[in-house]
Amino acid sequence: MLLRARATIGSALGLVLACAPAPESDADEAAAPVLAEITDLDPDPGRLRAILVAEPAVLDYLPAGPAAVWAYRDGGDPDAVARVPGPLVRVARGTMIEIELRNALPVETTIHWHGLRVPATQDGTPSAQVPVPPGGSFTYRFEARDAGTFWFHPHVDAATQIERGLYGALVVEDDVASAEDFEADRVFVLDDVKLEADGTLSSTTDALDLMLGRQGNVLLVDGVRRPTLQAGAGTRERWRFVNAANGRYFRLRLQGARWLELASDGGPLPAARELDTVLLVPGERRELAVELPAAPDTALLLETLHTDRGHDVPDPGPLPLMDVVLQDPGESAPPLVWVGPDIAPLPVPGPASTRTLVLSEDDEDASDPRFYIDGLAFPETLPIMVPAGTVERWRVRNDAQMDHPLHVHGLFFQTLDPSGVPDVAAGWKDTINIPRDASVELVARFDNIGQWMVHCHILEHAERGMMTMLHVMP
Ligand SMILES: [Cu+2]
Repeated sequence: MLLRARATIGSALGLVLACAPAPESDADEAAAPVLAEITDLDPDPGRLRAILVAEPAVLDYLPAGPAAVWAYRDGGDPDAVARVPGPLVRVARGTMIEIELRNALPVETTIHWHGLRVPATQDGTPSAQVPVPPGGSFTYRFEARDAGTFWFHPHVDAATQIERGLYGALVVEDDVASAEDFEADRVFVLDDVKLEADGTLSSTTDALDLMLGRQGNVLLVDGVRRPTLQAGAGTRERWRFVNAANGRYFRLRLQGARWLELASDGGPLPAARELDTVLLVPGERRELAVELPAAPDTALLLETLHTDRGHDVPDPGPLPLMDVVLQDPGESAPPLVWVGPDIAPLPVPGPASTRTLVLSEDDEDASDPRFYIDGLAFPETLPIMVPAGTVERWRVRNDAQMDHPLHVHGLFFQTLDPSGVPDVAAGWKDTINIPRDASVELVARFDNIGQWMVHCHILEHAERGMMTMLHVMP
């Protein structure tokens, strides 16, 4: 079985405790999986028709025993099994997508297409549709308007359903670079799961999980614990990262390699940017060019570093994510030429017409923390009403004692630098970290008519109040 982690059973395994770091002494030897692409049932190259079945499944995250998960299966392939992540949806820009969700779960569900500018009726939130009951189905139809790395997941009881394994990646290809520029183009969906020592998913949600967003004790790359990736020494690869965790912030590093950021949430950057580490908050995506050293028979380690996101979150680091073993030299690529789209800065309204959103929390009762937008918990929050076509400047102020990753549905925004100028070099965003005791300003054109959600992407926070509605009015 592809997802079976072939690990040496170490005595340290007995020490897997809730919220303790995973044992590191028994690194998996599992090869990094290649995500299977979903079966396209439409022969027309401009269209994709596919079936996603959401169903219970059994996966071996730990050698100690199997975990009962919920996962997506490619319903167009009779031989497919449900996997975490689900099948990869990969299309050219402009493709008309039609995906039928079949719900074989014991609970109702939906699919939200995170980051994609779909029609509001196709956004998969409770404001967009009646959730699909067990045994039911719903067909989503939308155009892949924007290039980028996106992902899909339920928007019903998301803290539970995503944690159990319901997520997958969706790539819309750009034409900034060509396939020849990269030895490989890989998608890495990052997650953490909270496992018991016997390998089962923990059924315990403690006060810490509610407060911080559930941080698992086992880190996963494409559903596998510490896989090994074989790559050509001296080659350049393209890596697309998605953070699908409920609450964990990943700060990625690959010492010994050179990293160039190519794209953010909303697609290609105007110019590639060299960086040492990449912060990926829940829901966020980044694409990198990875230039591997020309040193065959060496190994690099992809790791996540400590991130202080407040409240003394137990987030030790560095923690290993994936071993990268360099093989014989591959074809060394000429220097990357990356001329991305010109991103015009949006006109920035003056401070007087700035809309302020205030994030806050109430942790007086540690067993029942509440999270607010403008002092109210969803669904009591007041909807944000914006006439279609309007450009608004938002100041999102975080009065809480921890960072919150804010996600806005249905559009991309530009963040403003401290002088109030759009930071177009950072590209288009739909998910952004709002540091504690600080404000982040952004500007967006609200041209996608309908009812949308705005929420913290720490899923326990969204479910416990930090969510509101956005009405883009015709
Ligand atoms: Cu939050």
